[in-house]
Amino acid sequence: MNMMLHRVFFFISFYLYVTYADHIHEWDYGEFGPDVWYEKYPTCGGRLQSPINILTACTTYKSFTPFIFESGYNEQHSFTLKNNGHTIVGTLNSESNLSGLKLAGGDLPGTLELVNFHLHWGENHKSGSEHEVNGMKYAGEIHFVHINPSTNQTAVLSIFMQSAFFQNETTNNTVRFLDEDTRKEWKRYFDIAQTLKIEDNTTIIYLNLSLLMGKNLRDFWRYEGSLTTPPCTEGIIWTIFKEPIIFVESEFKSFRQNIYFEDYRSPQPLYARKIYRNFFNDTSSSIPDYSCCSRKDPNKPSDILKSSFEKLYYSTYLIYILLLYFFSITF
Ligand SMILES: *[C@@H]1O[C@H](CO)[C@@H](O)[C@H](O)[C@H]1NC(C)=O
Ligand SMILES: *[C@@H]1O[C@H](CO)[C@@H](O)[C@H](O)[C@H]1NC(C)=O
Ligand SMILES: *[C@@H]1O[C@H](CO)[C@@H](O)[C@H](O)[C@H]1NC(C)=O
Ligand SMILES: *[C@@H]1O[C@H](CO)[C@@H](O)[C@H](O)[C@H]1NC(C)=O
Ligand SMILES: *[C@@H]1O[C@H](CO)[C@@H](O)[C@H](O)[C@H]1NC(C)=O
Ligand SMILES: *[C@@H]1O[C@H](CO)[C@@H](O)[C@H](O)[C@H]1NC(C)=O
Ligand SMILES: CC(=O)N[C@H]1CO[C@H](CO)[C@@H](O)[C@@H]1O
Ligand SMILES: [Zn+2]
Repeated sequence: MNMMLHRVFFFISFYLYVTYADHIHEWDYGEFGPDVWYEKYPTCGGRLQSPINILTACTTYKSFTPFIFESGYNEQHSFTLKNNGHTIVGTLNSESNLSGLKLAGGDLPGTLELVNFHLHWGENHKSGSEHEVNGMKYAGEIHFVHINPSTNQTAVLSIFMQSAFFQNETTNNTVRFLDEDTRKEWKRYFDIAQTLKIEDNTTIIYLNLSLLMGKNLRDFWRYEGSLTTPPCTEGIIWTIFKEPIIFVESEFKSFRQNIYFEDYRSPQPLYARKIYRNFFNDTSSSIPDYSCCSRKDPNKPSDILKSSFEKLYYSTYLIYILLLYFFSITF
């Protein structure tokens, strides 16, 4: 009996240890979510982090050279869609008969190539975008990740996803879609992407990037930030387009139910960074300029609190194991 109990307790402790250790290098949007990423990935606590809240009244006008989307954007390219455990990521397959997806202009350094695109979404139609505009979230955000192969400079083109409700599915009268062709291309994407319910499941789809991006790529904001997922690498050039693309609420719902409930990081402190805009007249803000001055730089008191909590947690756990061990011997 004595020996038996001893073993049972040993296995319970071992199981708990393994369960914990198993998660040590993981991150997610729940238990190991954005608030604690920096513990395993210190860069996530850096000063050039993304996303941010764009206070439009605090942006600076700058004239940018126009973007040049080379001909590949008007062709159908083959993408592998994959459930990577965090989102559905679309990676360009190499094709010998097509020109690459090359992007220049927009004051980007050199010519960049599309590497992947993926979506972020949220638990309901009022959340899901990573960037915010004057504190407002969209229902989702699309990231088109580009890289300059000779310098490894990464630049992300980001487009907001707005959710449109169909109050009456048979008449559609509550919504007028901005661009029916863009809508159809995304519908094709969602029809197949929502079937990738299991991590590592993949499928192939041909997509026209210029259709996916839509026609409203004129006005944007620009700043320097980071990847919005671990390891949160900094030095990323962000372009956030002002006009959203409109989606159907049922598409978000299908992702929430079939893929992941939510997968977005909230805005990070701006610190000393500047946000530029390429459009002269900004009529979108009612926020007074003085709110831009609050660029305080506190030495996060919550960090100290967090680490002492952590110590408390681990010591409690150790004592618990020791007690278990002690009782299992004495019984
Ligand atoms: C891709 O979409 C653009 C319009 O955005 C269109 O001009 C072009 O013909 C399309 N390409 C293909 C291969 O469908
Ligand atoms: C060439 O590109 C088209 C799409 O425009 C694709 O359907 C076809 O499979 C490609 N052929 C090869 C040999 O890669
Ligand atoms: C770019 O990244 C690749 C892969 O991480 C690396 O092998 C290469 O040396 C990098 N190139 C430059 C110029 O930093
Ligand atoms: C939707 O609109 C159609 C046509 O106006 C109407 O017949 C139907 O009752 C409506 N359905 C709902 C659920 O309101
Ligand atoms: C409603 O919208 C869908 C998607 O755009 C379209 O296919 C359908 O024909 C529309 N229905 C009506 C009655 O307008
Ligand atoms: C911007 O505003 C000025 C002054 O109100 C106006 O004259 C100009 O036409 C506007 N420019 C654009 C591009 O809307
Ligand atoms: C195991 C599993 O879910 N497989 C799915 C992977 O994706 C393809 C294409 O969408 C599905 O047909 C499979 O059922
Ligand atoms: Zn992203």
